[in-house]
Amino acid sequence: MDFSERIGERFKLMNRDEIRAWQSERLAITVKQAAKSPWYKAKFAEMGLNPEDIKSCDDIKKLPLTTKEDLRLSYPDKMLAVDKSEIVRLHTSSGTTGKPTAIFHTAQDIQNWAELMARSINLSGATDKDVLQNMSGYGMFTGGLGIHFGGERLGMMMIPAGPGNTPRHLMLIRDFGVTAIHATPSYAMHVADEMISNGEDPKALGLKYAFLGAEPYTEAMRLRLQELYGFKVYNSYGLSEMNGPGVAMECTYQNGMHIWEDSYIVEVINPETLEDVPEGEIGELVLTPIRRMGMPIIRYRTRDLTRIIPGKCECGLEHRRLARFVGRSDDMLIVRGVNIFPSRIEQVLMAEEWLGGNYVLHLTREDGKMDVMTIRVELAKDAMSGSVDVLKNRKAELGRKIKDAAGFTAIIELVEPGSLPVSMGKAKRVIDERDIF
Ligand code: DLL
Repeated sequence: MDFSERIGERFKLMNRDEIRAWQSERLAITVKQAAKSPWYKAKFAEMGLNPEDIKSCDDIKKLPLTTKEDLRLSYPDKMLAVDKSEIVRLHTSSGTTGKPTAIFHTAQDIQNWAELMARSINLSGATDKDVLQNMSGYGMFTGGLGIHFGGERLGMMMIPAGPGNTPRHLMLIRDFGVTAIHATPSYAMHVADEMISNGEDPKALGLKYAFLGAEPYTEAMRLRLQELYGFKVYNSYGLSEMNGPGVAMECTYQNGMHIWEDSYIVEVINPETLEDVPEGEIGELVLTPIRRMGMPIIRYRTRDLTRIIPGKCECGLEHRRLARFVGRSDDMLIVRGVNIFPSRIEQVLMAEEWLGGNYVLHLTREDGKMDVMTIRVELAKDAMSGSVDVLKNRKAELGRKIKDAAGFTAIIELVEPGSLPVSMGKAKRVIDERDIF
């Protein structure tokens, strides 16, 4: 297979007209395929929808939305659209509450996914000459195998290191000429913090590329990581229901993530009215995969909030760009009547050089009435050596900045570097104990 085939160049370089024609063709095929699954067969019958009536993208609004709850109800295999013998892989979501969601892939689905992922990695300029260490968890989590197969498809040497064990990561990076890493941003920050605590400089690792995703993070966090390591950070987005990573990735302009519209039809809707928001406005991302045959999902409500960045990217690609996610609709906190995403707080914290990279927002309810947010944040290593007065002043100043950003006063607790819990995968930034009162 030559390089252009490995990265699906013909799809990558499509212009808007080609994308649209292809999407219409694939949507019609996808809907017919979905109708073979017990779930959509029943759903379409109930709605009186004939799959043959879906002829182009203009018909997409005739189709039902699919929610996470639908996936749970269809568990384990009611959305399966092929004979089980054609399935080569199963992934499930992390499923912290109740049954997970199960996603099946045919051999062709897996190949298409690897191609999308290879294409995504290559957008940064990384090639088959690069060595990629994958710090994502292997197993059911798609950040492991998803990235892995993509890197191999690109022809890179893949190191399936998995999360945890920082000394081993560092040894592998140094001994095997690693040029790129894939991790969650919180884990990449943890590795840097740990190196700095040991008197080491992350820049000395010589890494060039970091593909970071699987959890929301701010531009301030990206800048800080780039500064610490000297690499470029590429925001990487995906979700298990849509295969996993490889749905959208930033190019070298680092200005929004190109979403692969040859593989996903994108809608951004108002979560209340379910109508499209005007292009450029924030709404819930709804995705329809159009190259997946084993288990097509129609108009999946991701619950992720973002917007399409209007206009063409300077890199010339015509696949549209998603802005950095503000969070999930279910991540939004209401503190003393104020709506706030944790990312708003992160933005303030990460701009302060004297603070470390790890923090937790703890919510409680005082006397059963008043919401209290305690921000526990680690100090940077050097911040401990100055005078107590300087620290006190900085803390007071930080309190004012948080109040400006959040609209309410929070309690700030400065803690020692390395003292907050570290997650090997997605960081748990919010502990909400308000319900127990
Ligand atoms: O997190 C897939 C993935 C792996 C993406 C590795 C990127 C890198 P899930 O475990 O199903 O799959 O979680 C998907 O994570 O709906 C978002 O809420 C969140 N998420 C993923 N990437 C980003 C990102 C993987 N770049 C859920 N920014 C999604 C913000 C993200 N949130």
